[in-house]
Amino acid sequence: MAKQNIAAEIARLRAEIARHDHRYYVLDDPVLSDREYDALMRRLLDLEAAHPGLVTADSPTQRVAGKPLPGFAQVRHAAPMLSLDNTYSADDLLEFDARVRKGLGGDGVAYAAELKIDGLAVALVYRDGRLARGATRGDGQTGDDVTANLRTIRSVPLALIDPPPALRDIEVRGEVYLPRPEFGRLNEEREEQGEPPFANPRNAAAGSLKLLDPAAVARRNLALFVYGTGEPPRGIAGHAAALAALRDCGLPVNSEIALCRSIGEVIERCNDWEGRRDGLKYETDGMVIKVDSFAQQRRLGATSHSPRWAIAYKFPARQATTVVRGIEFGVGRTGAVTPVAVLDPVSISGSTVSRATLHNEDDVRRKDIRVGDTVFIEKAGEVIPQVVKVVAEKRPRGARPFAMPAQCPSCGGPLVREQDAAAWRCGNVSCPAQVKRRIGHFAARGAMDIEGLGSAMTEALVDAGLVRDYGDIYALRGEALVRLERVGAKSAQNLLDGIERSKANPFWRMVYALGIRHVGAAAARLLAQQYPDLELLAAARCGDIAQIFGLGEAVGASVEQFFANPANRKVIAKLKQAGVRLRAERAAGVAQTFAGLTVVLTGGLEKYTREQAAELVSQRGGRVSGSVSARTSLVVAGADAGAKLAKAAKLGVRVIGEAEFERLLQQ
Ligand code: 3BA
Repeated sequence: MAKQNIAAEIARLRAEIARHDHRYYVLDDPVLSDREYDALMRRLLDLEAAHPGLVTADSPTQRVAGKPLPGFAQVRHAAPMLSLDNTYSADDLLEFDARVRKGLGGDGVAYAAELKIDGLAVALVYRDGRLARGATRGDGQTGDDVTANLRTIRSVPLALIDPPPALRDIEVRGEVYLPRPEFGRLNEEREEQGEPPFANPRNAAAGSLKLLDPAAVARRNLALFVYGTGEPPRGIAGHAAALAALRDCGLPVNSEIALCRSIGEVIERCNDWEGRRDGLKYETDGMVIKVDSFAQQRRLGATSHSPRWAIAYKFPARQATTVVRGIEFGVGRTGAVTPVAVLDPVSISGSTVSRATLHNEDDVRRKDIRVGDTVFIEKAGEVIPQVVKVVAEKRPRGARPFAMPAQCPSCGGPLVREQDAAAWRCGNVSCPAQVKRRIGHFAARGAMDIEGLGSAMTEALVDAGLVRDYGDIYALRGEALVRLERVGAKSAQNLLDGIERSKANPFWRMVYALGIRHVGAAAARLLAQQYPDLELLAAARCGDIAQIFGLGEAVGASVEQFFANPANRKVIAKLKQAGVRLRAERAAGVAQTFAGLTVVLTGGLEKYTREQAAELVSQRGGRVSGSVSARTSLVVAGADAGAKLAKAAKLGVRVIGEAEFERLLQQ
């Protein structure tokens, strides 16, 4: 292909991928299958790898391009980001309306009423239609430069779609948030690993956006809603029209905005949403009411800390007080034993709460929660209710301090607390509670997705002794199933069909389903990419895994430990025996030039970044490692290669330069 044609093809692919990202992440209305999308991305990655001079920052391949940062630079906002005054009642809203109308000398006023997203405020600067910089609100005057992190958010357009001249150079402001399902997943993972869960989606969003490694941020699946601009855009009269124009440029603007002709309409809408907010995919903590007209906004102005033309109406907190009747202990998939408070049932925003997670021993001690205590509990969205604090005045006399049990509540085995970990664990791999959780994880959606194997079925199978590990699932036969009291012929067949179908699942899902500690779905994908066969993964050393971009020591150690365990190897042998897919499908069309080779990249390459070169090697079946050892097959040495080159020479490992590397890639 001629150079010009390649540039045109690259531009076409980028526009098409951006269009699909927009449909998927902004409009929530995808038109391509994942596979078709991946094919576009692959083609673009290949072209860019072969023509690195054509890589630009707004390419969709460059969302996660940065290296971990030592810290964030400070950014001064062009116009300060003010705060919002809070109100809590219809009366407060009526007072706000009276102030506004007085300020406007009796002119009519229309209000825009929108949801208040519970996240972290940010400002994004677009220059000539391209994302140039992004920062957190900080103290309103200066914030952290989190550009690299914001770029990983897939609903953030790297380039605006056909912006009119007035919107080409613009600062937009909005809220970065964690969608509810992502929040739930993140906290589950944290609990499983004995880390303190985030108390609410806001903290989770803030904690995620302030991670220093963009690759880690990308895995959090943050999202953005835009709700305004730094300055009113030229030629647009009001807030609602401005948001509509921003939406037309591909920016993610929440669609639940209403233009209200009176404060009565505003109040009605606030009441309406208060009862409906639980159905949203994101957490809201209220509504924001804004005078729509920019001219009127200007006339009203601002105090030193907040505009007079806007106000937040806060929904009542989803809190209640109740009494702790007992403390029970749940056993997780990895044996972590978690205290759970059993509560006098109370109603919080329409649902009855009778249990609350207590996270771990340290947390219970810090809050000093005891049986008999009256406690504040809080429920944030789909999240398991939590105990916020104890009402000290109401503690009954003789209430005893909390203590962890010495034995596993399920199997009676001893509990141990590892150094530096908050969780106590039951070390018995056959502990029935653990087995049930592991089977639950194995069969869950996102993992092996076995239809018919829900919690009731799992319970029945484990209790009957038919399933002791997930290898046993594949040995289940119809006759044994129908003999179970709790299982009918139809659900037995449904289960067997589901089990059969699961054998052909993509390899990475299998890796995820194994339930290796610290290996979530994202890590499983990375592992499957580098080790496209379970045999290879089982032979991998901690140090090699830790070198994979996006993984680390914790993952490496736990993978090595998992496969070193003979019990796990036995289970895997059962899976193999049953014909479960234990290796990846090859990417079509790319020669597997590096199949079975462990490649180390060192020094600067002219045509590729380190990440691009690594991607090309792994597409071709190779494994990329960060350090030279006796197991290294090949070292690719670019300019200024140093210590690794010397080590390779010492160990007699083959070393090639960029030209030879290029030749291998073309094969
Ligand atoms: N609208 C938060 N501030 C908001 C521009 C004003 C404003 C918010 C808002 C001040 C939301 C304070 C921090 C800030 C941009 C200052 C919203 C939301 N409008 N819809 C009126 O959904 N959380 N927050 N952000 N400037």
